[in-house]
Amino acid sequence: MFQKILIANRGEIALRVLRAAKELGIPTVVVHSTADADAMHVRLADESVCIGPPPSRDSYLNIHQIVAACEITGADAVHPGYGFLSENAKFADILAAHNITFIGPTGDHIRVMGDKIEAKRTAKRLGIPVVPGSDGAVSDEIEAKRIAAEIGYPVIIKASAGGGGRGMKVARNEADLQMALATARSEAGAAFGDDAVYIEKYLEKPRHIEIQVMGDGHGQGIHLGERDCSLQRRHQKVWEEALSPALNAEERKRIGDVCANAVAELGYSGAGTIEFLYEDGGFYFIEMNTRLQVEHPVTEAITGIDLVHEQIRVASGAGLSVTQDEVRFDGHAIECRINAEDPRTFAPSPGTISHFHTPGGLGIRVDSGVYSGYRIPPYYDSLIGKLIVHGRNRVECMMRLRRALDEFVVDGIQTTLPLFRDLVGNADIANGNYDIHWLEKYLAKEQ
Ligand code: MV4
Repeated sequence: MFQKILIANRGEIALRVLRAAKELGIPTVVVHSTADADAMHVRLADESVCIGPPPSRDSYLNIHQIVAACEITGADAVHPGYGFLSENAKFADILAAHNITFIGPTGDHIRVMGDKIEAKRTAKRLGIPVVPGSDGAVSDEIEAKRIAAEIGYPVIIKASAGGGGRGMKVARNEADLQMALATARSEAGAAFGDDAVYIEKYLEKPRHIEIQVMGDGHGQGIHLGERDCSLQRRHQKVWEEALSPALNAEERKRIGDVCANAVAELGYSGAGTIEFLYEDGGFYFIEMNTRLQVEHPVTEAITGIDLVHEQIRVASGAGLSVTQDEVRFDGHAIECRINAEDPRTFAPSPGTISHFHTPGGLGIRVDSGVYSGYRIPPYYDSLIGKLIVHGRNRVECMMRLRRALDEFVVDGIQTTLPLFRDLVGNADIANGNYDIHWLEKYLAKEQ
């Protein structure tokens, strides 16, 4: 097992990883910027190292400072959390070259999945169903028109270096295609320094359903069911739940087994998420995330498996603690992302939290790094906590969620809590009747 784990992150995820390391009896060191000197992760860690000024690029993204912090403190493993350097293949390679374990997949696995064309080609080879479209990059308009005519309009042009909704253009007919292709290509070149684009059939009303997977790096792979993350605004997830209200047990097993087998065949190591669009009973691969995700607690709630324990075990060579047969799905879980934002405009609302009171009771989990009197720095993303609620079924989970939202107090700043109090009383949400466009339409009506 590791001597000491360095946590290269901040906020609630730094605490989440700290807790797992403590349970495993592994000393921790955190790095932080000058803006985070009084953050909870710094207080709770065994050691801390200030690695730079507030801007992320000078601190949480500064690879040399983080490697130096490992050498100064004797950390032999790094957990990257999510965001920041968690999907940076070069970081994983540099750590490996310094004999420090990156708690995550290999640099090569990160690289393959970071290139969306390569990711889709790999998914297809592994038997994962993909969206009909070009077999790789499209070179010119003639080729784009030929493929669009084959798969039928509408189509979507995506940047190979994009992902998470960046660099996409929809074309509803051949007249649109020329402009969509040119715009997507030039935006991709400017934003990512790579103008490779590909084309897909545009799905009109899908759900976003993702499968949680874990691999041991030696040919064992398991899946831990799905999360439904269809409720998003501007490609930011707002509400996630497991299991999906849209799937039955047979569909779950079928897509889950495909994903587990793919991870095994890849020799993938650690936690990953295989993202799909789901429409009319069909699954269509879009991307794979090679990190722990913000919404991992809903999977932990329904499986009882600590995903960070598993990540640390696998990275240390101890393998997974569970086999697929031992994974059971128990009840239902919902996560609400509490952001320091105006609940209508979603404008960031940094400032001092005058009073912070979290709900409790059976089935309630709050992951947060903030406290009464904490000043939220303006430099980082606005997630200040997550409310995760578990019940024996979706109805019980929703009852508990409504009650927990009533108890939650965050004074001094604006948060997204009022939005969740509205959503929990909405009939479509109560019925699980929503797709990826539902929330944006709801918010447009509310204004
Ligand atoms: C799509 C799509 C429809 N058809 N691909 C957006 C994020 C990126 N990961 C993929 N995205 C989409 N890809 C095809 N072929 C619609 C979206 C999309 C979306 C997907 C998931 C969650 C929210 C979304 C909001 C708008 C568009």
